[in-house]
Amino acid sequence: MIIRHRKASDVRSHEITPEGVYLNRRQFVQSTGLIAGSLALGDIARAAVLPEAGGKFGAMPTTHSKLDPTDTPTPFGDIINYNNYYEFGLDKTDPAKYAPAFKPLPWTVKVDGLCNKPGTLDLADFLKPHNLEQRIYRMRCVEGWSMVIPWIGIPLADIIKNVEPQGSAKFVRFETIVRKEEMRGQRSSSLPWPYIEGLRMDEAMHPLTLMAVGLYGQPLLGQNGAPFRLVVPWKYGFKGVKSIVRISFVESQPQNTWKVMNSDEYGFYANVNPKVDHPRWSQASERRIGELRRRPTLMFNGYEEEVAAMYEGMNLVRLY
Ligand SMILES: Nc1nc2c(c(=O)[nH]1)N[C@H]1C(S)=C(S)[C@@H](COP(=O)(O)O)O[C@H]1N2
Ligand SMILES: [Mo]
Repeated sequence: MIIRHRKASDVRSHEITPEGVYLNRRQFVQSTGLIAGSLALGDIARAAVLPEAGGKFGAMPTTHSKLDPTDTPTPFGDIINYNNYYEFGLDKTDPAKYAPAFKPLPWTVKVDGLCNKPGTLDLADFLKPHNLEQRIYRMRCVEGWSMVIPWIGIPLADIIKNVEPQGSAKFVRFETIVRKEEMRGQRSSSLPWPYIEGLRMDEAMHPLTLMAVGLYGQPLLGQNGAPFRLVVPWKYGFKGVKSIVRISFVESQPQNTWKVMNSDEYGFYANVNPKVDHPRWSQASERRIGELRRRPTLMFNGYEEEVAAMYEGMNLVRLY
């Protein structure tokens, strides 16, 4: 069993990035058991340049919505024009302005570390319509704003199971691409590049955890993390690392970027928690983009029933 529940006292602060042993791509694709489907990468590439949402992925099941009647999906225009993505600049409007310079395709993801079947994942090979689901999730940024986003993606657990993590793999580490020519924000040292995030293995395997490739029926635009990004709806937005090129199974808690930058303000867990304030502001309420009123923030962003058991016995004030 690969899911281990760690006590808070077990969590170490340094990081080990083990060396990977790479199989060739064909072996990896076979090992994942994914079969050829009809959605060619060309379709994704074509859809990606369309300016409007248009259902380009075709029909697919919608699962795990768990929304309240007031959780109306945030307008597409807001989702693609109000972003945090420091690779393209610090302002919320910078990603929409500068991400068009980023050409995500073709795209491969290195999967390495403590697993039996490491390899290189080619998005063109594993993005098949029959794998994809729509998940309409509430998303909460640590800064106090929120959105409701109809993501398209596949559960991270599906990818993880296929590469057979070893018992010693306690965390999953995610790494963003570094491409200074196309990501102008990386020419400044606003953050140490690449952007790094991590999840504990049970969080990574949780059925709510999604690897997103699209939203509102169309492929992700650059500003939302094209072509492959993490979505963890019960955590603050900064856990949702964009444009991922490497997924590693590691023994120790990864040094995630915002915690490295300022560990007094940003932790590893980053679970949405209205009772634990950010040192500089309250987290008790939020403003949904497109609304004027503030609404109360929900424990675990409203996903408490599904995820609270993973944190039983943990001090959520200390492990923020
Ligand atoms: N690589 C990378 N991923 C990132 C960020 C970033 O600066 N770089 N910002 C994070 C933050 S703070 C938030 S709130 C979400 C925003 O995702 P969205 O713009 O798709 O809504 O992306 C997260 N992922
Ligand atoms: Mo954020």
